[in-house]
Amino acid sequence: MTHSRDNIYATPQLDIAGFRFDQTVASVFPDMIKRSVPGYETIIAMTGTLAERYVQPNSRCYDLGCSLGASSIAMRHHIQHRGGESNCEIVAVDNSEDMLSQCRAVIQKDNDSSPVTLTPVNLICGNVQDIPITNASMVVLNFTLQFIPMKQRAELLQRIADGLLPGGVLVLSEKVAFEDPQHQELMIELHHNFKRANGYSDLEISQKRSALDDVLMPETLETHRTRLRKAGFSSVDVWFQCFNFASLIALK
Ligand code: GEK
Repeated sequence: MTHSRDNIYATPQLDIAGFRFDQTVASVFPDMIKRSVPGYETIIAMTGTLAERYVQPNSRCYDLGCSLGASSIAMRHHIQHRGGESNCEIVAVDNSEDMLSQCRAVIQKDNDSSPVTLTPVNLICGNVQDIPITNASMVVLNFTLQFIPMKQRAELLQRIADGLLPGGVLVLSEKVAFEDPQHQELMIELHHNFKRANGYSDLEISQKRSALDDVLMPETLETHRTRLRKAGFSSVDVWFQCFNFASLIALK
């Protein structure tokens, strides 16, 4: 399992196809997401801190759109102190077999290098919209909802709310949009500056942007808050934001 530097869009492409989570993306994913999403590493680290607080014994944690399993790993390392008695399971789901096969190797490596038995991760290749959610104390949607068709997002969030135990938490991280066009433009520009500072060229930035058109569809924070409250979450708000990337905590 070697992960290399992302240079997928470094050379001019005549016809830019819609972005797909295929083998090429899977092989560079950790580098790609770190250099593209401001705050990604902070969000992952804090997912562990939140797991420590919210994961209940004898319950499930869900990592929906798990990619290479970063959120699952953060969670399992923070519930491990309760060892076998916690009797928890992490259900990690992704609909890209290419991502999931890399994830399997990452989880295996994590198992092999741990001196203690960590919470098991059950990897499922499937659509997060089809996965039953039951007996959950923590659900993570870390930059995944943005890829679900907008009209189908409410149903998924409703199923998550219904599957969470009292006192459970949903961590929802998304690229977001802003009502005010001037602010929207500023956030996009600052995000592109972040990518440039991380070594992406203007060509890479613009080709990736075209590839994500109609694939990644951001919504405003207000839209997220309203929909989460409607799904039955009692407390909803942003705990992290950097430019147009934000993470919300929604409590059951
Ligand atoms: C992380 N959470 O590292 N069902 C299942 N998986 C899906 C679906 C779907 N309907 N749609 C997209 N995916 C991760 C990062 S990446 C975010 C998440 C990004 C999967 C897709 O295959 C990909 O692995 C992941 O969601 C989104 O914390 O690349 O911007």
